[in-house]
Amino acid sequence: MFKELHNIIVLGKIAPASVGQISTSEWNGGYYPAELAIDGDQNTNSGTKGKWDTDLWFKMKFDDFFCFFEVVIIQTQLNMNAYRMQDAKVFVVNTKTGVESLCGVLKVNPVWTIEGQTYRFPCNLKCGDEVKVMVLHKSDNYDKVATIGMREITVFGTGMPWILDFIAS
Ligand SMILES: [Ca+2]
Repeated sequence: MFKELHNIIVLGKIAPASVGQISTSEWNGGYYPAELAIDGDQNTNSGTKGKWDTDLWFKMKFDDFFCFFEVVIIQTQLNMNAYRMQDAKVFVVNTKTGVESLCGVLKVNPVWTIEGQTYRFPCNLKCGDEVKVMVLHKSDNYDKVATIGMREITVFGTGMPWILDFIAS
């Protein structure tokens, strides 16, 4: 049932309440926490540790339910190491119901520029309170170890409250 109509309609870029990732790379003396993927700076990046045969994840958690129309990822690596994120999946998750909606799968574009490594995933107004990136590289199927490394991840959507109250109830 609809509870009540609020006055505020959110439309556009939606900031997460928090972000997290399975592990944090300390490669070469650096440190690459999840927050560096949402700091608005394309020159800083998050990074998980590289792993084979492991479901790697990066999550954005929101303080309410939103319906997302696009997730934009700028990948860290501007070289062949971009393939560490080959086949990464982007999901919108409803943590109350456990339903995960796939927005898309990252297929590496072999153009080693920021523009070339910018990936857009249409989420078709799938609704939830979490956006999750996952990648799994089985050692017999991939040349590069899996890592989730992002200069930025940005999500766009809407928080039309009458829809969201309905979904959350
Ligand atoms: Ca950044």
